[in-house]
Amino acid sequence: MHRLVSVPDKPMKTRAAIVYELNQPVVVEDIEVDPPKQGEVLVKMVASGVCHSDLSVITGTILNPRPIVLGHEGAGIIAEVGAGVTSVKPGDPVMLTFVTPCGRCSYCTVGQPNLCATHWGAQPRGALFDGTCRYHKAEQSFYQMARVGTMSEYAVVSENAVIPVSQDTPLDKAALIGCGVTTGVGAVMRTAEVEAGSNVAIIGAGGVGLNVVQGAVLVGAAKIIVVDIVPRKLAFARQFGATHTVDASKEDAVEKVRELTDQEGVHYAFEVIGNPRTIEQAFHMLRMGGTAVIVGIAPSDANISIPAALFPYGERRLVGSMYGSARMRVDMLRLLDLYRTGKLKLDELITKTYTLDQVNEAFADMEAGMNIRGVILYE
Ligand code: PAD
Ligand code: ZN
Repeated sequence: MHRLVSVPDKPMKTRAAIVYELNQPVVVEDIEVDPPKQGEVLVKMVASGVCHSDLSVITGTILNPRPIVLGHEGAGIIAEVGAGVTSVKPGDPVMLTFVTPCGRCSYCTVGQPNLCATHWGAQPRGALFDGTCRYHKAEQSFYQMARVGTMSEYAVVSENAVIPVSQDTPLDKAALIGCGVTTGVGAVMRTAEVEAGSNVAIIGAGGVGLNVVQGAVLVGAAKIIVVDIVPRKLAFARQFGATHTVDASKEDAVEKVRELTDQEGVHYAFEVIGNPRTIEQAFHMLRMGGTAVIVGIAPSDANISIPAALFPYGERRLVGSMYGSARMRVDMLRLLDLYRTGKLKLDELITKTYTLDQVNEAFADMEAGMNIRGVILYE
């Protein structure tokens, strides 16, 4: 049983990881969090994964208003609910989604809640849907990454951003479903709809890329060729089901993938780094009729260059994938079931755990290529 938490009906203290300035160490400090308003819930965080997108908010590759509480991959326990909340109650364990679907827009209605027009359209990005923030310190307000901000002991989020799970769910593992697992597996199953027997290439074997590998295993892909520049990552990839690995620091990734597929190329190539050059590589790895899927998020001013004629000649396709094209409320629970039945690895994704105060160490380890996922655990 998860502990039921009772909290006062006034602002309370929370320790949070904050980005004030780009490319500076993350500041971990005590701030205040307001009680949840109408349609909102207060979550006591249990775990927050450390994703490259968090690092991209620090570097400005992903632009957000500041100061902002980091974190978008988490799980916790409902501590308090605001007026009108009916789907959860205090004590309920939940996973958080990094897109809060409204359930009513033209995207949500046709089964694309990952593209929810309300979530992506509401300004400012990082505030809750009434346009205000729940975090404060003196006169200063703080935004929250992806409208969740999981790198805080407590977070106020919309009711629609939490997905209740059963009481026996290990929340440190479930946290990873909040971003990396759903994004990676979904890119294979939902965005690309990879057929059994296809050959796939995956460039970037990080926390998201290894979940693309898991997705490829789940759908019965034949060759699963993983490209990275860190030998440790390639070893992880083999552990997760890669049939072939390519060290792109030593050999030409495109040539090697062609060689491994009888010079034909793969049916599907996934770019999971966010680098324009590796996005181009993914495209050049395709066989005729193949699809390249861009998962990695490049800086908004970065461009790619691909010979235009290669699209009609050979019917190659290049598509983007946001949150693994997930229908979060269905897919995230299915992924938990796949874990429970031994078909999806979650334990193995967690290389190292940190306290919130060690968050800068977690980012340094990410940049050094040490971890699949680093995970922040709260008390
Ligand atoms: P990560 O840092 O854990 O992994 C990145 C991997 O890429 C590492 O293993 C690197 O060694 C490897 N790498 C770097 N450069 C090269 C290169 N030139 N050639 C081959 N390999 C290389 O990151 P992550 O897995 O947490 O995130 C990956 C990307 O996915 C990142 O851009 C992030 O912002 C994005 C993302 N997108 C979504 C989405 O919905 N589209 C969701 C979550 C994350
Ligand atoms: Zn993420």
